[in-house]
Amino acid sequence: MKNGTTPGIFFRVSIMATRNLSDYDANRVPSGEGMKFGMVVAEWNWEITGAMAQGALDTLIKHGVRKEHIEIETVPGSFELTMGGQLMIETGRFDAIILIGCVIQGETRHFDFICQGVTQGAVDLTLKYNIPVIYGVLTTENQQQALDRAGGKHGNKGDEAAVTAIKMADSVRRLRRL
Ligand code: DLZ
Repeated sequence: MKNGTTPGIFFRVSIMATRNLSDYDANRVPSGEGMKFGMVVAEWNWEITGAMAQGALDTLIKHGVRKEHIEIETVPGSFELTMGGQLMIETGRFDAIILIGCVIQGETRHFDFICQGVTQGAVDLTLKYNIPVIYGVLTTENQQQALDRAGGKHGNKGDEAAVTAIKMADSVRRLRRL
């Protein structure tokens, strides 16, 4: 059986759904060799999103994805991630799309509307096009919480988004072969 003792697709996919995914077991991540990924990164809160994007990039490469198989586009803010993702999907070049953004709560309800828009947008895209759209969007109360999750004490959610992207791309490939 592929991947040692794990008995099947559904069990294998559920393995990672635990706590802080930055502590993942690298040996359980499928090889990313031959896979192609698109990444859309919001410029808003760049200190955070840039660090997450770098983490995602490094993690994809660490797991065998070739640098030339990763394309990165930036958009102004998280609200635009859906549109960026859609344009990338429509090229037909990718196994999965990673959206990277960071929305920090302010004094108005803007936060809620942006979070709602990008979250529903990601769901809509993934179901409309049947391609994994990975939600690497932080939604925090303040900047420190975001920094903690962009290479700080809670890991880097960009790394986790990359691992999720590889796992989902692998699942899609295997399920389509069944
Ligand atoms: C306007 C805005 C605000 C207030 N806050 C954020 C944020 O915390 N994170 C983020 O990614 N984008 C923010 N934006 C910009 C919106 O995402 C969007 O770019 C604008 O509303 C224009 O559509």
